[in-house]
Amino acid sequence: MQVDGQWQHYTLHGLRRIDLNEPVSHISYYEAAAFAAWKGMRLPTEFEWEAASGQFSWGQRWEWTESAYLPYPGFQRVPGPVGEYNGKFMVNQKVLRGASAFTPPDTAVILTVIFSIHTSAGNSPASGLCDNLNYCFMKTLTVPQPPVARKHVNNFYRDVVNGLLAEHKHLDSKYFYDAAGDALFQQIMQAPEYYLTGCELEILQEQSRDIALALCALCSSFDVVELGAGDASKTSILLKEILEMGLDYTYFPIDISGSMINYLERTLPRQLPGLKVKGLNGEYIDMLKASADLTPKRRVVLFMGASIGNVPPQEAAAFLKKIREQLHPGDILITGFDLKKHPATVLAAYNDAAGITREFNLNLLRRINHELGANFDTEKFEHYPTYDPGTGSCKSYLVSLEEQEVQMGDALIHFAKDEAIYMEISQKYSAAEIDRLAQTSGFRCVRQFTDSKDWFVDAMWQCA
Ligand code: AVJ
Repeated sequence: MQVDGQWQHYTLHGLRRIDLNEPVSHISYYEAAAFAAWKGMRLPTEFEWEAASGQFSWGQRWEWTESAYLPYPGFQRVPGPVGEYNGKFMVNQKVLRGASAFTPPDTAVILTVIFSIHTSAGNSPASGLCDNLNYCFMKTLTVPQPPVARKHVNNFYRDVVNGLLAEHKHLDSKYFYDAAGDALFQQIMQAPEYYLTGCELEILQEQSRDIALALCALCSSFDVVELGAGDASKTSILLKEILEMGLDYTYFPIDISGSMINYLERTLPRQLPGLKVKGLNGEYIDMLKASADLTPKRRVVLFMGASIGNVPPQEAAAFLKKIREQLHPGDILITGFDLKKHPATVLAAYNDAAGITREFNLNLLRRINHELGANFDTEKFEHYPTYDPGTGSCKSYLVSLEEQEVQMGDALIHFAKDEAIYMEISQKYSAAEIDRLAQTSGFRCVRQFTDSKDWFVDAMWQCA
């Protein structure tokens, strides 16, 4: 219904504004199929759903497939009542797959529920789920949840609850990057105020040859590993330069996103003929360890884009030591650092006029709504970026505009008016601080590659 010109819908929490970024939910099979058709698409088959399920935000809702409820190849009915119950595959039923936000993440998860799609002659095809429930036959099978998904929901829920129940509320910026977050970050990188991407791009465009020559001077043969490769659009400039120097090497991009890794393995060898690509899908340290078993050569590890900025400065040395532990003497690390500069320039980069960074922060609340069943109203929070030129710490907060309560599973989170959630740190460094960081974490400084404005550094270090 419309209230004050805004579309609202009735939920378990009463009337709520419809969030246009949320997936369509609470619909029958017919409505789901019609919606997909309206979008020029179709529902996935159960097989397609299963193949892609590792990339879904798991455990929030059930999803309609267009597959009939039929036994898998090789299915055998066991004798007795269990077989009689599980062995009935009825006509007129479609498969719904997924898991509920309230299914205990550690245990098995209900994976298949089957609703009768034809109930009675009088039942309109467009009837909602509640109507259908009166007639539906529902069946559940428990099978183990995919390990990646289980770990994801577990940690995400735990980290969010702990962070929001803490005295000083905080969320972990690594959770910014769901599909919507990835897209918003792409937009941030194109915002005029967000200088970081352009500066590092300039370094790679203007100095890739110098970087490649410096690498070759340090070791005659190596492979390249990249932490958080993303779409590798900037790195590919350096990869091309190293290829053109006649070096035979493998590129091991590491990324938490499996679809990104697939994309790189498919597209990079076409874009850079002769390049060998072996993607590693997982966490930095685990995959860095795995890369050691895949090559006897020295490794050049790239950690670009000022991702290090998201590590609080007092933890940066410990973080870099963990990387160092996975490397051998002579291996090389190139890290991107955003430099200290005029505070207004820094602050503007995290407070763009178009409001993309604001959306980027609010998107994490939306993600928590979708994936953990919370009811944040993003209109009641304000994006508040700060920069302290003394410490070089650029921190973003979301400030609660009023006293409010947010429900998340069993947890009720109270916000006082003006209470803030600490969302992200993007630490800025001086050239001298970068050199000192190298030494305290077990590296020798080789060289700093700086852009023409002196705003950004790609620092080359060698394992001592
Ligand atoms: C991806 C960590 C380099 O901190 O500048 C951009 C993320 N946050 N705008 C940064 C980010 C808000 C970005 N890094």
